[in-house]
Amino acid sequence: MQVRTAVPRLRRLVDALAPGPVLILMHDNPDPDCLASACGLRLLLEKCGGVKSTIAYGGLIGRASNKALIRELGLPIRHVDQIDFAKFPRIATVDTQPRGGNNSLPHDRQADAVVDHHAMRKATRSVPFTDIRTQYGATCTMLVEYLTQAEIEIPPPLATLMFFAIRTETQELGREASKADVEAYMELFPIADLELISGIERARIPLDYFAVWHRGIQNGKLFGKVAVSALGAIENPDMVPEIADLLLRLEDVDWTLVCGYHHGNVLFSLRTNDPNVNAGAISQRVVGRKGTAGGHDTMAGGRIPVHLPGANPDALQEEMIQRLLKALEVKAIGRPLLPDSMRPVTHRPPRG
Ligand SMILES: [Mn+2]
Repeated sequence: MQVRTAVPRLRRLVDALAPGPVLILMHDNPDPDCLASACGLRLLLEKCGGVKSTIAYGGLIGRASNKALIRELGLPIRHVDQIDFAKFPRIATVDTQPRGGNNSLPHDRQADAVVDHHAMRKATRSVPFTDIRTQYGATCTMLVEYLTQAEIEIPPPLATLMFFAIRTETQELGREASKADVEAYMELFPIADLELISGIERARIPLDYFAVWHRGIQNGKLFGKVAVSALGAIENPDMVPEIADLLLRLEDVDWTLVCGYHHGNVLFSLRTNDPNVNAGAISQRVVGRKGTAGGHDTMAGGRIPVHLPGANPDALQEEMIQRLLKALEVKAIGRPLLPDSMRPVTHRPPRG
């Protein structure tokens, strides 16, 4: 396959995946960074090597804004349930890595290429092509660079998606954004449809969102500067990071851990404002040997499967919280997030 590029790394990437067809596998419950990276890689492969690819995800897409993004931009993504992996001789993972616990790569398959900004995992070392840049705020920034280096014009819908991805992943460049993320953001800015983004950011949300927000606050506890909340069973796994981000905005809080269970896993998200501690490393201690976890300096997450013998999801949520407090050496006694004086007055049933 003739690859139309003079950039060595790009040529190696396309060579690792040609002639295709390629399955571009995102993580389970994909976020905008993952979606944008996958769509960027798809265009890159098509334009550079004429390689056809299909984008797939596991889990579900829960956030109202992500659903709106996929609908408005008509993103060509498919669920792994509809994918016959045998039809794809090559697999690339973006924003996730083999055996990372957060994707649906079959156990008997290995990836041929990994493009990611999370720390390299052991299983990734045997992947023929890897491009892992942990200093980048968004994986999508790497794809913007590839496309620019290959002199491929980024069409407005993809630019809009990529712009939104860098924006949300780095919280408008305020969280773990590198110089490269800023440059990619600036490059996309004039091409992106800002009006569409504004509409997506303010997408209408279903009532059950409010119910889970409510539960997250009601169940919240404070241990000094650490806020935790166990959501219990949830239908929408994206609520876990959502509530973790929400609680981190509370005054005087430096760490948040939010957990909940969904489809056989207890999931958690960890967030911090503390620049001196690595949330990714702490997240490993939250799951211990029972599950998988990983992340960046200020944000991380993971899961523990509940089908292990004797596993109880409520107990696992509590265990995660206790492990976090131990890892952070927190001695404070827990108290409800909302003091009694702030709790809504509940209706008392009539006596007798
Ligand atoms: Mn990412």
